[in-house]
Amino acid sequence: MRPERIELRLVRMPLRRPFRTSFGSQDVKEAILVRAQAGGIEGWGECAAGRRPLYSGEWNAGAWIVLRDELAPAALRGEPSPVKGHPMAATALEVALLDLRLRAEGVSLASHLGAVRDTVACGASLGIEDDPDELLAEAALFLERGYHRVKLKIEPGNDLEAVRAVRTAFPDAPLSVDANAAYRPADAEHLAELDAFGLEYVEQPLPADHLLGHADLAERIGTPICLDETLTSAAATAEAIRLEACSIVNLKVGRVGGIEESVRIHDLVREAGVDLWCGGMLETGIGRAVNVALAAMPGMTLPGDTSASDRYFAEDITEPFMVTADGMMRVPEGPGIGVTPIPALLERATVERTEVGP
Ligand code: NPQ
Ligand code: MG
Repeated sequence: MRPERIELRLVRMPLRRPFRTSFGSQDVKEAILVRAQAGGIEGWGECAAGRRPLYSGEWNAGAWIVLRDELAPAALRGEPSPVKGHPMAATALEVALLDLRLRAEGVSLASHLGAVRDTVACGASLGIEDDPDELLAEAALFLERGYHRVKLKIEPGNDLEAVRAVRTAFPDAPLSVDANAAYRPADAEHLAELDAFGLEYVEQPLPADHLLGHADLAERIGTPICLDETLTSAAATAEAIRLEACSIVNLKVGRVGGIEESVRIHDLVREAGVDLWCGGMLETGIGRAVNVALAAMPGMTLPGDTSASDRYFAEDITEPFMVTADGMMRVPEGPGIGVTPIPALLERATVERTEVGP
């Protein structure tokens, strides 16, 4: 479906608490939203990039230009994307166009994806804390709320003691850790000390391009390895599985360049019998809706990073996503992604806006 108009918006939302990972601390979430219109219908998509290129090489100022000057004009002309790379920017546009089409057809994204559940199990991702009591309090909060897994961000110097404290306080809780690529192959012996804590997995211990490094590490530690940043496509995922560089896959639609690539990854991971879950990038309700639909697919075997909107934001720009007492979240049932920005909340969050010309 060829769009008649495309609008870009940059939104900025304060985080309830600073979120610290091995690549930095964020106290505000900034995202580009794409709005595509045709025949009186509109579709929305969200770019997962952050303010700075810290998680991956994409960042909002760059994504804005590639959307404005390349991706959106090509879509308005009815042409395929001419662009290499920029998967998060491309995903924002792809989702907006798909949302538009599915709304016109009256089909939900979840049913388009072949989703098999109407609720999904939620997990929480906890940032690095200087005060160990803060980390324990955060872990307690989410476990009490029924979240099905708690993931602790780690980095060299903020790892074993933090994990030990949480494991001691919650001997049976499903726990994992995420290093966001902060370790090196020489840290294998150190990472093997995580084996004592019965973690579900260690996520992305080494830099993204260390495919063989992860395969070697997997032979040297007992904790299963889950890959995130490394898995940029279906091809990369198939190679990681074949090399046994990971035994668990984190799927993020923006990291892999869209819904179509996500479905390919879902299908090949499921076929391989490897565990799969849906990651998150602190999305607004627009991106969160996509994650929840993906998390409802049959190959998703572990709880995702799909937390309630209020885990990150005092106020979302859509109706907030809530988690029930048993740690579950409803999959939107309406057409397309099933949510739209609430105009007053969208206006309040918008810091920049542009209408793209063909
Ligand atoms: C991960 N997400 O799994 C990412 C990392 C992450 C929920 O842990 C702004 C934009 C802030 C993107 C913080 C979670 C971010 C971000 C963390 C991504 O590795
Ligand atoms: Mg991660």
